[in-house]
Amino acid sequence: MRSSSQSSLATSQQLADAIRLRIIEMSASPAGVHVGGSISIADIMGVLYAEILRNPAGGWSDHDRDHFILSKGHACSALYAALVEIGALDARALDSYAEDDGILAGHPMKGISGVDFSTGALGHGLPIGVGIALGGLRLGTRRRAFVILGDGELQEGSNWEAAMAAPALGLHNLVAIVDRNRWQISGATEDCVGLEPLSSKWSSFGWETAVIDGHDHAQIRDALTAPRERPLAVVAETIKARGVPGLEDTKDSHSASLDDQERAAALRAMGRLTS
Ligand SMILES: Cc1ncc(C[n+]2csc(CCOP(=O)(O)OP(=O)(O)O)c2C)c(N)n1
Repeated sequence: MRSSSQSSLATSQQLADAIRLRIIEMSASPAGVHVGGSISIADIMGVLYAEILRNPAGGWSDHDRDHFILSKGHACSALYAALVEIGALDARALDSYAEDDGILAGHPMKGISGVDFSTGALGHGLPIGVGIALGGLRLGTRRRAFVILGDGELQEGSNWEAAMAAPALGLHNLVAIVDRNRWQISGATEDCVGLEPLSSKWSSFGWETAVIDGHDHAQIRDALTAPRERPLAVVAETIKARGVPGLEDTKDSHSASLDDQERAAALRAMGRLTS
């Protein structure tokens, strides 16, 4: 399936809808797409890229810009979609997603416009975010770092080293957003290694915290724009593969290749197909 042509978008809701559409289009790939965990962050990505991030694909010469790190790199279809929508990436690149001759791999690779660090090996995004935020403060810039983590990803111990370091280093310019969809690859997070009480874990490490509905744009916006003096951890309650028939809130949504009928059903459920 060819990807829709690039569009210029204004609101976070339009952007989130466009991201969802592109995720479903990309799921035609025989390599499969991490549909569930990409859809679960679509609204967060919509707000981030429409309203919050300053010059996110601005390269390294702009020291005052924001950096976004998709630590749960398997959800790269949501990132690629956002980068297309803001004009950082050519929409045609999506057509060869995960193919040998394409530029977009199944995880984000440094070198793609708007991707500052390669991710996919879980547990590295937050430590990188600490370094970026610390560098920003030491340079005396307005730089901020925003990191999206999976909840299952929090089982990686490196996250908790970073979580300890950030408040100690005074990183008020660092935001961790946990995609709390309650699933990981092997099952429900609470059946694997339970995370609760998750918000108080972060606050006990010295972070400011917010627990929000990760599909409610006003709540996402309010959490990300509230004045803060310490690093912020946002626990975003989300639904894996939200709105995708047969996959919503299931373990099987983790990675999928959707056939024509399944994609049509998903687009219909999203109101993007009427017949
Ligand atoms: C270090 C590392 N170990 C294992 C994996 C394989 N892996 C890919 S996705 C995933 C599950 C992650 O769960 P979660 O962070 O909750 O992601 P989500 O459910 O939101 O997609 C795992 C274990 C990996 N990418 N990196």
